[in-house]
Amino acid sequence: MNSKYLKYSSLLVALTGLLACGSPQPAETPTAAEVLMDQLRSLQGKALLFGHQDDLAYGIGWQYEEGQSDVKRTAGDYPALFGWELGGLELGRAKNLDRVPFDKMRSFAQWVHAQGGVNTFSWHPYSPVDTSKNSWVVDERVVEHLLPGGSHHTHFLAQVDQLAHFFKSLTTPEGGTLPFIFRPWHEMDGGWFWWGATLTEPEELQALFRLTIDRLHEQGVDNFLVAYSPDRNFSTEAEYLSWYPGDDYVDIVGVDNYWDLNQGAEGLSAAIQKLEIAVQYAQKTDKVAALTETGLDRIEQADWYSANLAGVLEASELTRQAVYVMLWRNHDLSHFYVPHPEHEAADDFRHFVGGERYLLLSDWQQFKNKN
Ligand code: BMA
Repeated sequence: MNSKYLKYSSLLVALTGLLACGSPQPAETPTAAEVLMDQLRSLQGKALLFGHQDDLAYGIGWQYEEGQSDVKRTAGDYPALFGWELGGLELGRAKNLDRVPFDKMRSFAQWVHAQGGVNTFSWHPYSPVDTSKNSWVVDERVVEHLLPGGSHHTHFLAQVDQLAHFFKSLTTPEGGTLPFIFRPWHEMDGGWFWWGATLTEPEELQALFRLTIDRLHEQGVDNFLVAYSPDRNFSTEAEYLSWYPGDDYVDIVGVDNYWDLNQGAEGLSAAIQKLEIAVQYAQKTDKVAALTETGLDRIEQADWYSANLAGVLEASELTRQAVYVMLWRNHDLSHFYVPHPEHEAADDFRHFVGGERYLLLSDWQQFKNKN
């Protein structure tokens, strides 16, 4: 949407000029994705959205209970940003790889939109070359076969079309589709995915990224923002951008970072530097930056939220420009990132999300009314 957004901005400038000359013309209505981008921009330096993966689908000790949310159970309100995962959709499955039915995911996303919340989608596809292998099977080169001229190019495009079909079904009562963030091919600088650094050249990943976005656009999906999210394997801007598909393809420059936030003081300062690199790049290119995934699995540190997470997000004028932070999913007591109400980190979590700069759903509704 980025290039379009620029077009919209320049159009406004042109129209303002025309209006000043006395020939009134109605301004083109911005798309919902453009509105979302403006809303995200308005957060910079002021506040950030608190996000949680699969928040409405299940949590610790519950599944698919209407109105339920672990963030709400512990802190009294829903998150402002909701992450959803598409892996398995490309195979035509009814449920994703974490057993979330896509029909339910659609309803959740529609509910989120109706409440003024933000939806973001990740995608951990099975290997299009061998669909018995999930994203974490790193034993053969895949990406080169998906690009134009590759043996599985057509097959891959048909898979992206399945995503397009789902995205187009995210309708609103007004007759459009809801805006969302799409964050494909994340953590490509790590070695744990088939599209990652072990098996893929940066140019191949960039081509795959562009191909994916272009195909969605060709299929009529254009009401979305794109997030670029490497993991922590960079220490300069040039390294951060090694996998970058280009400014025309990206709206949100992100970092997924679990490791550095959990390696003592040295790790925290590394996490701060990396977030600052993303923020500086966002400032240069008129994008927004975010900590697109983070957490400490099972949160075995009672002050993790205020010490580690706030320690990074509040570290400097630059880190304070980040517009959202998303925690990963609460599968069960063996794998969770948001504390349940009785957890030893629950008080600290409440304190953290209760902070003025951290927006849950109703805080975000109020923020938009005021800004
Ligand atoms: C990982 C874990 C897995 C899950 C995958 C995709 O980080 O949470 O259990 O299947 O993400 O959501």
